[in-house]
Amino acid sequence: NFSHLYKQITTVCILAKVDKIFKDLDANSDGSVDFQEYVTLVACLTMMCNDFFIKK
Ligand SMILES: [Ca+2]
Repeated sequence: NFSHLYKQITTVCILAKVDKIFKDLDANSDGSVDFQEYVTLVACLTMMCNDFFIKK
């Protein structure tokens, strides 16, 4: 139904953003996110989730 479709689209959008954030984060281009990069990622995700759940 529509609700299920909406959830899928939302998930795809979030994954696309996460993928972009991951690539942006890999500042030294070694193909992986080290601990410092990981902490930055978590901070970004937290802010993103706040925006997603608070702003309606
Ligand atoms: Ca890296």
